[in-house]
Amino acid sequence: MLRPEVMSHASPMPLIAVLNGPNINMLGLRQPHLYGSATLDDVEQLCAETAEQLGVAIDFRQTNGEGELITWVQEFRGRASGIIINAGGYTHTSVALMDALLASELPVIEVHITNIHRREEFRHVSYISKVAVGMIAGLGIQGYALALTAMADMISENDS
Ligand code: DHK
Repeated sequence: MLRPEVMSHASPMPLIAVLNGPNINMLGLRQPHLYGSATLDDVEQLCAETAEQLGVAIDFRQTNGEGELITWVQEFRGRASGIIINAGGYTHTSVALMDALLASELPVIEVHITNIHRREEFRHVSYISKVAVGMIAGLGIQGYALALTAMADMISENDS
């Protein structure tokens, strides 16, 4: 965790982008036996609380559009210190999103609510994993909090 006394004298809080792809807005309604009962608002609240404890700022977003997701990743280049992403179904299909993440030159942590390796075979391939520092899957929405903790640690190590 970043120490408050360090934060108050030094640069502003690091910004972490938390990006969500298609159908993540359907959390709470969608296949609750797999994805649980928490909604996207609950995920955002968990991320906001976790970020506050860690002393980092977050920009939390969701879109169903591949192009919009890619545009956001491009916009965070040079502006954010890291990207946490649950790309939904684009995880398994989008070379373009993978290229955008690479071009961002930011550390990336991939999150999945479900364990994609226990599911259908087409979910076992992740283009995001090819450019991510690490991946958290199968731990429900808690994966977002764990990813934020790992990202904050990584950022403060890089800064020291
Ligand atoms: C979410 C999705 O929408 C799926 O397309 C992925 C992921 C799994 C999740 O577990 O969060 O295959």
